Amino acid sequence: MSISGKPPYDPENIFARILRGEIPCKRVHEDGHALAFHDIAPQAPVHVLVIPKGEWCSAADFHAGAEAEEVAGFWRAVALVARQLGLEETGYRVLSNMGPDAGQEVGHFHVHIFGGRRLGRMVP
Ligand code: DGP
Repeated sequence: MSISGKPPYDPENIFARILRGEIPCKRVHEDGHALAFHDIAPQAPVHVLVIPKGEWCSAADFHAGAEAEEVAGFWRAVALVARQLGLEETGYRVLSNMGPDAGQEVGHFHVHIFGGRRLGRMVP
């Protein structure tokens, strides 16, 4: 944790490198606030990741520190992507792993969008 309370952000994390165009991705959507791309190891017929453009480590970090416009823009992008992928009618799941106990692997805040089949009930 830094002196400001914001956890240190590693600018070499994989999603930062994807944002900078150093690593390719299968892009679904991009706007001023967010980038969405297909997960490299899909867990459902549709499995897309949405990431904010700012340097935020996790859901906690993002929601505590980002400007309201950035937070709203990000969540609008999530809804837009789900609609664009044709998931709105059948439904979908949005999930974010926060920290080690939840198995967060990449230290840049992201949400998973899962859909394309009937999803099982969420259990820990
Ligand atoms: P999490 O466990 O919530 O941090 O999820 C990280 C996800 O990121 C995991 O589902 C796999 C995905 N992922 C890891 N590396 C890459 C990559 O280089 N490209 C893409 N598209 N996805 C990646």
